[in-house]
Amino acid sequence: MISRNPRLGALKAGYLFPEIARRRREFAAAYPEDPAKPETRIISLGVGNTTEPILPHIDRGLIEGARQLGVPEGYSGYQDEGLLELREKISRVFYPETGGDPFSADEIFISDGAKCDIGRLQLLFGPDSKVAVQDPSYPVYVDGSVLTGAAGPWTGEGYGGISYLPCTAENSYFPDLSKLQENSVFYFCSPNNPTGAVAAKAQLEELVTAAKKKGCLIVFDAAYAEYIRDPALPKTIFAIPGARECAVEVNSFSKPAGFTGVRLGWTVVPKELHYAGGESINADWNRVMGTIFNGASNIAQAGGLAALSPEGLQEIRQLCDFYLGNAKCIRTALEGLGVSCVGGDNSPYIWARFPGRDSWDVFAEILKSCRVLTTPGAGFGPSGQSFIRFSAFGHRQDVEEACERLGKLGQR
Ligand code: PL4
Repeated sequence: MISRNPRLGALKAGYLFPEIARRRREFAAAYPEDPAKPETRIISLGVGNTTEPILPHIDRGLIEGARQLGVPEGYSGYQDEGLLELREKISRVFYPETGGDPFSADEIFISDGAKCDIGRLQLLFGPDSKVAVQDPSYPVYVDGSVLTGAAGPWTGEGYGGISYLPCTAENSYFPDLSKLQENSVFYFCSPNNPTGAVAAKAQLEELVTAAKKKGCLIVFDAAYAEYIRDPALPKTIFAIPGARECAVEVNSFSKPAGFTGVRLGWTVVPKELHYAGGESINADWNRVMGTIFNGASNIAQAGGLAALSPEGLQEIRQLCDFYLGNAKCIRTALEGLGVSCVGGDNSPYIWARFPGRDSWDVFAEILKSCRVLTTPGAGFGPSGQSFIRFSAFGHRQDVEEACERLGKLGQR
């Protein structure tokens, strides 16, 4: 018999989102939906999964990409590194803030999504690396570190090898960087999942300064950058001078273009980045991608190119505006009940505080009394306790109905 990788046994509980789906199924089995009673239908404001159709110009790009594969002059096979045109376009469209010094195509790696890249990036650092996360954070940073062996043993509250840097109302959801340990890989997400907070320029400057001083590498997750509406808030870590020497950035077409099922993302790995021993991180990332990844779908890349045309960018804005409209409904409804919230203005997540309550209990209460599915804050880390994350991804009618039902939670 083969033996199991012991790191799989080190993972605590199930991955958060399947666990929520399991609890939903369990609840629906106990309290079935009745098609004759629409009020019994469960509405999901839980997982951050897009719901609206891909907009026409981008959709036509996908269709044309598929059509090209069916004719000899358009057919293409493996495209390991990603279309050159797409990499150049990403550099021009998303990184104009980099002081007139755009990224070269070989610093931009096309992939099947940000989550997959985060998992693969963790292979660069190995089991002896030090890991730091914002607490709360997207679970992949921690769970992926458990799989590489970098997370250390479970201590009851968290993993011993991970520094959890609290992001709470008390520090306006920006961590105390004096607690960042030297030589750590620091996963930083802005706009943040789950808090919805967006780091200001001065905060990102502080982050880059701290990372450079302490020899840390920032893995900057910008998956929600296109939701930023305040022009003063940076959409990329590379808007900050010096970031090229201390940061990689993962990003995705999932949330701006509705590509959660299409699968297309990218990672920027500047050539300035080196390990302590002087080796190039860009060269290693190229090696990892070449070894265990075989390129993003040609069809998805055709869709990505369409998304970066002027019409596509307009559609991206339109789609994000739609979900931001949902976010506004949710936040207004919660605040109307006296629930204190952050997020939802430059991000699709609302982070709602239920002081003194266990977040899994509040999750169960909202599910039972309102038949609305949410995500309990504790699933994102110890500092998420007593919070609930509301996702703004949903059909407008469902979101409005969910907001109405939330009234059953009563005045707080
Ligand atoms: C459920 C901060 C959602 N099964 O689609 P990708 O891989 O390009 O991007 C995934 C991603 C990357 N970075 C951040 C994210 O929040 C997400 C998606 N997160 C959520 O509800 O938190 C979807 C989760 C999905 C998953 O596990 O990622």
